[in-house]
Amino acid sequence: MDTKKIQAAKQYIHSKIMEAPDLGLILGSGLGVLADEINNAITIPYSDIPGFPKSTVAGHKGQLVFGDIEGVQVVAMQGRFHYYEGYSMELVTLPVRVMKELGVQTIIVTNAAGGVNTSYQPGDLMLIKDHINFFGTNPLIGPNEERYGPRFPDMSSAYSKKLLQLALQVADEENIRVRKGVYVGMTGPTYETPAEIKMVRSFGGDAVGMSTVPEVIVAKHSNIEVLGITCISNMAAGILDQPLTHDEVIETTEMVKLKFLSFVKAIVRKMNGG
Ligand code: R1P
Repeated sequence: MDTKKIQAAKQYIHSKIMEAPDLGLILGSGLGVLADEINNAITIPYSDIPGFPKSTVAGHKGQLVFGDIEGVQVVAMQGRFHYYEGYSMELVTLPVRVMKELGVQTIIVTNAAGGVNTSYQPGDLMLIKDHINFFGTNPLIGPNEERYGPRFPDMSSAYSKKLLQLALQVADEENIRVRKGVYVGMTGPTYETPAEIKMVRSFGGDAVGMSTVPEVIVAKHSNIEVLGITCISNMAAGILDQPLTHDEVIETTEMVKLKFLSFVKAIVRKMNGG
C-alpha cells in the first residue's frame, strides 16, 4: 500500500474543503445523481487529486463532491474505479483509504447490478447483506499497514447489521420495497454467461456486478461501517431471452433515481437521529 499516495491525496483535498466528512457515498453506474443533492457543494475533479486515476466508464462523472445532506457532512464519489478499467486493486480502493484519512466512519456503497435471484425485477433496490469475492484477487494482498487494520481482517459482518436494520426500518416507513441479498463481485468487463449465472445462483448469489467488493474489503479492514445498496438494473444472463447492455443499466438507474434518492436521503436522516 502506497501510504505516500494516500497522504498526498488527503493533503490536497484538505486544502480545498471547509469541513471534514463523516459519511462517504460511493455512487454506482447511473447513480451519481445523489451527489447533485449535496448542499454547499465543493467539487474536486479526480484529475486534480494527486494519484487519483481517471473515471473511464459511462455514467461515472469522475469527481468528489463534499458538502452536507440532511445535516450530515458527506463526501460522494461521483464515479468509481473498476478493476476491469485496468487499475490495480490498490488504485480501485485508494478513495476508500483517503476517505478514512479524512475522517469518514461510515460508507454507503451503491452499485448497479444484474439480478440473479429470479424473484427480483429490474428497478428493485437490494440491501447487501453479504458478498462473495469472485475477483480472483484481494485488495489487501501485499504488506499490511497495521496502522490501518489487521493482517487477517474478520469479514463475518462486512455489512453492518445495525445499518442494515436501520435501512430496513426506513424502507418500511417510506413504503419502499427493498430486497435483501448477496452481491457477487466479478472482474468483468464481459457480462457473465448463463452458465456462470447458474453457478452464482447455486453459490447463494442474488445479484452480480463488477465493483463494490474491493471497496468493502478495504473499508472493513480500516473499521469503517458499511451499508450496501444495489439497484437491480437488469436480469442477469440466461434469465430473459435478450442481450445485456450498459445502456440498459443506465436507463434503469435513470428510471429508479427518484426512489433511490429519497431512500438514501431518508437513511442519512435516520442515521443523523431524524
Ligand atoms: C456494467 O454495466 C457496469 O455497471 C456496474 C458494473 O459493475 C459495471 O461497471 O457498475 P457499478 O458497479 O459501478 O455500479
